[in-house]
Amino acid sequence: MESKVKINVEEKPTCLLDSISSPKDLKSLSLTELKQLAGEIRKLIIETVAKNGGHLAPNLGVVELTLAIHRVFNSPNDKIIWDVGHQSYTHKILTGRRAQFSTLRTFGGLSGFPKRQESPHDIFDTGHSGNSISVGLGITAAKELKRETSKTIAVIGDGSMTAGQAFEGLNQAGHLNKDLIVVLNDNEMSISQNVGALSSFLSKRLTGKGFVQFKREMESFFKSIPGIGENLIQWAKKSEDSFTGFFTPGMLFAALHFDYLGPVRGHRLEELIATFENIRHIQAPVLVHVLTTKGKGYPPAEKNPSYFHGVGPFNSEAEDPTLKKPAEVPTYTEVFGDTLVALAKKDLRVVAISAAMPEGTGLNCFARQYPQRFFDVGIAEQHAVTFAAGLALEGLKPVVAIYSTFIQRAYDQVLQDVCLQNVPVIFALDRAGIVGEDGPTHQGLFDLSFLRPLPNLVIMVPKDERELRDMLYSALAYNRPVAIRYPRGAGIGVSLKGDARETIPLGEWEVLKEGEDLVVLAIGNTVYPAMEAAQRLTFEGKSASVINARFLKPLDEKLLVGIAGKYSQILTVEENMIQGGFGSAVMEKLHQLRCQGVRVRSLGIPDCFVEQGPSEIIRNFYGLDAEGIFKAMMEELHGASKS
Ligand SMILES: Cc1ncc(C[n+]2csc(CCOP(=O)(O)OP(=O)(O)O)c2C)c(N)n1
Repeated sequence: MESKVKINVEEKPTCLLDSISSPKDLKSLSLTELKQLAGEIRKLIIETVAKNGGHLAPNLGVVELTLAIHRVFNSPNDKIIWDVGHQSYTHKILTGRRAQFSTLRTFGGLSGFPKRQESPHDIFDTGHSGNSISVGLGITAAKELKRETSKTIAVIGDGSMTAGQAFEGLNQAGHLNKDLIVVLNDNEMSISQNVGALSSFLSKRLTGKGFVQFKREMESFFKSIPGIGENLIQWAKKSEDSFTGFFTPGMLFAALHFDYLGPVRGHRLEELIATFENIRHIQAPVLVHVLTTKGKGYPPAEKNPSYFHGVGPFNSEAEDPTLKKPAEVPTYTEVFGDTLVALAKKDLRVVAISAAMPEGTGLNCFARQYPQRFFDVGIAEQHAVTFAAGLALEGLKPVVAIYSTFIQRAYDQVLQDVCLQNVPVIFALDRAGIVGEDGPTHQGLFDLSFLRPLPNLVIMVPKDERELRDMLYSALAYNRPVAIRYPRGAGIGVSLKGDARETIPLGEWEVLKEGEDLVVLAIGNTVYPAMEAAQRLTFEGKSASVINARFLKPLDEKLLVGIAGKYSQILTVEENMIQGGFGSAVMEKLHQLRCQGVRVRSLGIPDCFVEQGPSEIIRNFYGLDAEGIFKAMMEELHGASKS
């Protein structure tokens, strides 16, 4: 009996992951064990994302790469920066967060992106593409000044490498000749197929038929030389890396003063580990080009990496997990896409621009129907905006569809290249407001505040999907810079039958309900909850007016003056920061118009970053749902609170 127990104790646990609590635990594992670990990690990621939603395909593609990096380098002393950060799940699992992994992306749970608050292994809170090289270089330069010698590794995808900032970082790193390792994770995909000249350049050498053919011909030629043929083949194989590297990506990165290594097969642990062991002592800029497969190890994701780039919960056992019942209510994104196709049919000047997100912004249908009038510029929001300005200068009607959070990248271009020129570019800002599980890097909560001061710009916010459609039609007619911001997810479910309204009078708000005791000025997706709250107020024997303030700019001055004359209390509601947003605009205008004796309370997001979680929970937390608005109304009417 006793000896049996001993044998069991000495046996390796079947679940290796149970024995990993920090990257140090990887150091003693054999190659076979590391491979087993890769399998266990994949299983855990698939199970968790199927339950919670998340970035499945990018994470499955970097399991071996992450294991190899953690095996060779010493995090957190060596700093690993994950560009975008949507591929950091294996890193999280290996750095002591395996037990919390089931809480991924939930309210109060683990973030789906690196988060400095979560772990010393998370060096930077990433979420927007293309900044990993810049921050890595900053860290390296600082370490040098402090006479510290640890390594810095920036891991960046080929999609994110299309961001201009990535090249700004490479350019300076090469110039400074700093000790920085850039790992280019090349899966030939952005969210969709990667685009642009750089992408074809990177992939040309790997898939180029000409090169493969050339290699075959050389091999048979060498073989035909008696005596020395085999030796020549061995020599040629050894020099293959430098030979191919010279002709393609190596040449590009060498010009930027980087040592180029690769391509390395990104699912071969032995190859990855050997490469990192070889370069860890080089004290100069090095770029390691790693080839991976997005979605690796889960066939539906390998087959459809775009769909599984970022997904909601799904049935991982289903034969085709992408098959879903069509939703009853279309999303704002779909309504935008369909409307633009209809507009493009009527008006040949309409062109559409996406910054690497044709699916996410609903432009894929437009791209299919009007391929000549559709431009995917890559992850290059700044370029997208100025490119649109150029198109507009020549009389076209460009519509730039970008998520609210990503237009932040192009603020100067919106200001300088569109508003100052006063050219008719339309910005369709999707995912504005609270976005949910992706958290603070993705919330679209700043746009109203940062767009509002820009001269010449019209800013519209629809209360529902039908109004979004009307606004797009109107925007074309206004013939000037226009931004329309709308939320993530399904519309309200209003009827889309009948023709679109061709022009909403510029700056005209809509009175939805008349009441006596106070007035609610609501904008965008807070309008319906405000109506619901006003309805509840009637049961308390009070009544409120509700205004759909569909224009942030210009404001409806006439209506506002009338309101200020009639009511002593105004409640403004918006899914945006309170600072500089819609409520601020109302207060400034009232002050400017010298409307005295009216108290304004603004509901919105206070001075903080909004964490991840289901949107309804977050709305409730910040008092932006019907319940919160009702509560604020009651407080105002009873004089309980002012802000
Ligand atoms: C500035 C910015 N624009 C757009 C996005 C949306 N986005 C997230 S991941 C991604 C594609 C990234 O491709 P790549 O870097 O190759 O990583 P992969 O998912 O292929 O591993 C895009 C466009 C973003 N995160 N940041």
